[in-house]
Amino acid sequence: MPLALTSIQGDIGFITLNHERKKNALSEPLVCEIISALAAFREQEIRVAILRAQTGSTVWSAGHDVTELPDSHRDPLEWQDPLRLLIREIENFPAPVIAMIEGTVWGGACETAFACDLIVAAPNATFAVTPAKLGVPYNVSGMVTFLNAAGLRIIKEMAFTAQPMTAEQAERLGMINYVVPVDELETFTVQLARKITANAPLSISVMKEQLRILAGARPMSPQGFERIQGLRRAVYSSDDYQEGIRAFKEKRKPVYKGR
Ligand code: KGJ
Repeated sequence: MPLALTSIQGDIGFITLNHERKKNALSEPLVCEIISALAAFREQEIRVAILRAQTGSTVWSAGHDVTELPDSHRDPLEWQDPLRLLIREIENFPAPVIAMIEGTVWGGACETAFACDLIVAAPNATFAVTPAKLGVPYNVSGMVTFLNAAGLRIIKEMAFTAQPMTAEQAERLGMINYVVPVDELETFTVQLARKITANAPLSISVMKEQLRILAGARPMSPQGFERIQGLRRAVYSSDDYQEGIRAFKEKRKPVYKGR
């Protein structure tokens, strides 16, 4: 069974996450299917892509497939990591991608939603930035995605507490575009997409690309980057990182020691 289903309505393409058993965790096979779907949409000149879960989902996506994260001593979010590939595909897709969210959104899935151009959520949606729950040192461009989603203090609270934020709160803080009743979610999202498809695609595409480049333009010295990478390396080589991954697999609470 496909892990991601696709369908097309006019010039709007839908990608539906379809791995309910694993709560749509972003495993390499699932990410590959999403990326293939986006590639097909490019060929078909789809003008808006909508990334969604199945109707009635309680979990939109559980985030990175934790069982695929390296146990230790390797960067868990290196350049070719499936989550990193997915984020870049969404950002580089030449038309808007709308995240249509029903259910909870965790970790790398939260970044995936924030990497989408617009977000429409049902009232039951929540958003959690979870690296600190697992002991993961998040990567630099991933932190930029979060930083572009909300004010610094809000992102710090989300990252440090790892607690889910409600859709209502996220809308109030400008992190998402709309909260709409669950039974209107699809109709509303399609109507929003149609407002986009009524406009000039080349103009939209170049604005998306400009905003991507501008939003990602963060001055950083080579030394600053190397410093961050060195600090991250110390974290993914730590006992705590191993403990976080082990505890997830053993379905227990991790015990962190700060080393
Ligand atoms: N990775 C791998 N497998 C997962 C994940 C995941 N992220 N989430 C859930 N699963 C698996 C569980 O291990 C179960 O497998 C199955 O999906 C159903 O989950 O035991 P199995 O059947 O073989 P579960 O927990 O039984 O479902 P619920 O009780 O409904 O709970 C749903 C939750 C989403 C609340 C729960 O599964 C959960 O807390 N998942 C982890 C959410 C999370 O912390 N994700 C952040 C992952 N980290 C990141 O993305 C990153 C990059 N990060 O830096 O943190």
